[in-house]
Formats: sequence, structure tokens, C-alpha cells
Amino acid sequence: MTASVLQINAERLHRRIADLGAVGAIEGGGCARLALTDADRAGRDLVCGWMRELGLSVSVDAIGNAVGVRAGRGNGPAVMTGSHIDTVRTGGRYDGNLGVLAGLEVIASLNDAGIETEHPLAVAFFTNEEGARFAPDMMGSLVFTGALPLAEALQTQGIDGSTVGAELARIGYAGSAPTPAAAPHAFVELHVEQGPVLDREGIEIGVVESVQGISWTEIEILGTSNHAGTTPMALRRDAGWAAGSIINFVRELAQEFGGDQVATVGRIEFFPNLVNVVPNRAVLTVDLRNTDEALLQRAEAQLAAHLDALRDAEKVDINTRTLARFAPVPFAPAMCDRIERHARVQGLRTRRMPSGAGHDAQMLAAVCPTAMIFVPSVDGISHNVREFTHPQHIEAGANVLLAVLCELAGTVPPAGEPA
Ligand code: HGY
Ligand code: MN
Ligand code: MN
Repeated sequence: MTASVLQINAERLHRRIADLGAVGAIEGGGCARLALTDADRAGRDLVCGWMRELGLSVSVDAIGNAVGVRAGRGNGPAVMTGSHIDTVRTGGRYDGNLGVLAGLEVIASLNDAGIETEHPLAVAFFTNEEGARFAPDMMGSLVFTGALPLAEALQTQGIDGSTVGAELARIGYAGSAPTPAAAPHAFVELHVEQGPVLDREGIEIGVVESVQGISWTEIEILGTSNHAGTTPMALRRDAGWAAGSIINFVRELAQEFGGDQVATVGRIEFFPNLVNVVPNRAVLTVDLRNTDEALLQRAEAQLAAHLDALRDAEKVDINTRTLARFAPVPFAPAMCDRIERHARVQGLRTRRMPSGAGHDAQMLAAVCPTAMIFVPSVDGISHNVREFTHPQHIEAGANVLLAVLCELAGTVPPAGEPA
């Protein structure tokens, strides 16, 4: 069989998605495998076992990224695919996982068909893509590509007071492979869209041309705790009220900007968090994103001005800490063309689009030709146990990935078969 007619084994891919989805399974069919937790370790162990079963040589680097390599005829840089297997606390079973497992399915299909490649093929999962426990997100791929120093990543403190370095060692994934890694020949990531566009338009394949800019800020507000019943409103320094003002402000900012602007306050804590005490401290996070860097900077400036106004109006102290800041990243046009061409050859409808979510591919794009393949998320739901992608779309995405990787890696048919 030649690579051009090769298809993935759908049943095997769905089985692996179900098996990995059972690790850290939570009610409603999702997974909770926050980075570097025991559940993440269990997922890592399972996937590394599958890599070894497929005959890949597996290496783990100093930030815990795992890479399985299938030898090619040549020994040049590998054509790489992959994603992440850590999840948010209310994760679905496709976010990240699909990209890694579809990569393994490509390897398994080439093994079954006895097809070699000129370039080696690699499948990777990157540490802490979500950034939910330890910010920033895409931490592993940042270190892999040299955009974040290893030492800085290892000393990052999480929302639970632990550190990346200690947790990595505790779960046994502080590897020895050097970082940054040598650049791959190319990188392609298959991922669920996590938004409503493809599902709404009835399109099977998204050709991702870019990833939008991301700005994460942690804001600490310091006021005065006081009695809820006896303290006149004019005498309050209410950190809780100030936090609420920020939540309202960012929603109004996004509505005023329109377009691709989005804004989220996802995490908030009050202290002492009691019904009858005016909060003296509030900590919250603001996630701002836009496809346009200039607009994202304008949104950040308007938020900063609002914080200044709060300092004056409520006499509170406000400290800010940047948790993540990435400008929009364009993908290689030739790689996008390649994905689009293979999808259309396979009779699939395609649409070009930006990614609303961050991905490891946006970091790999700095070191090699990179692009992404999206498949639809039903109702655009993600970071939610109800995340779902239809089996036929999973298969379509994996077959496009197979074709693109075979073209990039240069397939060599089995002996005796026509080229
Ligand atoms: O936040 C994101 O976009 C990704 O899920 N880490
Ligand atoms: Mn993801
Ligand atoms: Mn995610």
C-alpha cells in the first residue's frame, strides 16, 4: 500500500482517546489532569507506554516534554507532530489529547503498512500547555524552543504554592534530554477548535493561519477589612467591591471593542472571605485576547487606567503581575496551503481561521515551519466536560494529519511496491 491511499485505523484511535480519557476521569465524561499532578503522571505513563509499544525511541527533557521518534531513512531533523495531555480542572477528552493520539495513530498506520519515511517522524506531548496551575501556558513548548529559560520555568510557583521543579521531580518526569531542543524540520498540530465556527458552518477542517495574542494578568487589591454592619460606605477600602468593578470593566471593554476582543476573569479569591467582613484583600486574574496586537495593547492600557482610577476612588493599593503575554503568531503560509490541499483532496470542506486558544504550535512556529489543523467542537464547547467532537471529524482530521506528515517526511513505499 502506498502512503497516498493510507488511512488511519479509526477504531484504534477512538479506543486510545477513550483509554486516555479514563485517566483522571470526572463526572460528565471529562478529565481533570492538571499539569504535574498524579493524574498527569498517570496520563504520561500511559502515553509513553504507547510510544514504546510503537517502537519509538522516547526521550523526556528537563521540563518534562516527552518526544517519541520513529527513525527515518535519513537522519536529518524530524518532522514533528503532537500537542499536550495536561488538562484544565474541568477538561474534555479531546483538548490536546487528540493531537498527541492522532500523532501516535499516524505512526501505527505507517508501521502497519511497512512504510518508511526519509525524515524521522516525532510525536511529542509538551508539559503544562494549559497554564492553569502554573502560569504561563505553553510552558513546556516555550522551554523546548528556547523562549523561556529552564531555570525560570522550574522555579515557577503554582496557584497551590507548589513549584514546577518540585512537582516535576515528584512525578518522575524531570528528564535528561537537553533544552532547548534542536529545531524540528516542521511541526503540525491537530487540535479541536474549541470554538463554534466550524460546527456552526458545517465545515470539517479548519486551516489555522494564526494564534491570537494573549495577555494574562494577576491583580492583587489591598484594602481594609472592616465590620460589614458598622462601617459607613464612605469609610470603606473595599477590595471586594474593587474586584467586582474590574470584572464589570473588562466585560464592558470587550463589548466596546467588539471584533475578536475577549476578556475573562476566571480566578478570584477574597480574604478573609466571610459574610460579615469587608474584604481587605482580593486576588483575581484577567485574560485579554485579540487577533490584533495594537488593539490588545490598547485593551491593556485601558485596564491599567481603570486600576489607577480605582486606587484613587477606593483608596486601595493594587499590585499587578503578568502571568503570560504572547503577541499574535502567524503560521507558515506554505504549511497552511499544504493542509488545505490535502483536506480538499480528501473531499473535505475547509476554512481558514485564527485560533482563539493558545497552542504549543505557536511556540514551535518560532523555530520551524508550523501550522495547525482544526476539527469542529460541537456547540463550540471546551474547557468543559461536555467537550465533544464527532468521530467522523476526528477521523477526518487524523487522515489529513497523516497525509501532511507523509508529504513533509517523504514516504518510501515498502520494497517491491511502486513509488
Ligand atoms: O489558554 C489557552 O488558550 C490554552 O488552553 N492554554
Ligand atoms: Mn489545547
Ligand atoms: Mn486548553
